[in-house]
Amino acid sequence: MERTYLMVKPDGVQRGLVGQIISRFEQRGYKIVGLKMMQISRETAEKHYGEHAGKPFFNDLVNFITSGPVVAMVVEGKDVVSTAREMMGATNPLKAAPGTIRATYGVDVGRNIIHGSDSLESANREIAIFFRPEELVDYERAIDTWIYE
Ligand code: DAT
Ligand code: MG
Repeated sequence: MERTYLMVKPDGVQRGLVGQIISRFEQRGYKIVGLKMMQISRETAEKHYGEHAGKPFFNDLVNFITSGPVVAMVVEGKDVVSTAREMMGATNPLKAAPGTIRATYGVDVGRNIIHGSDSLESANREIAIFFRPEELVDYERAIDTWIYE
């Protein structure tokens, strides 16, 4: 089973959307294996968004992601990396497909509610940035036989 790194950004936390966003992944059938609220340091933000260093929006992005608490989570399940990206919608909420998280709750690209890893490689890198191994929980869910055939 794959794992991905998802994060409700400061706008999602401030707007009281944490529960609704987590619910979408739970209701889909995905399993939360790590979850915490945290204030990201500038150093961690720059590491997380390292691929965007030097781009015109990089400074605003780092300022924004460190502007308030985020809710970080690791979610596990079949094809969860790409499926979570589909559930989030396009980076620009105005271009996101109807029903996706970003289209349901967002308007501006710099206030797009949620982060999700874009590949398995990114997921592994980002999980390691935000979670210590012992913060990820291995457990069985009785309901899994009703989600997976
Ligand atoms: P995503 O978050 O969909 O993976 P990304 O990795 O390309 O998108 O960019 C990271 C974040 O940076 C994105 O969620 C919002 C911000 N961002 C991306 N492109 C931007 C742009 N052209 N102008 C302003 N902010 C941008
Ligand atoms: Mg990205």
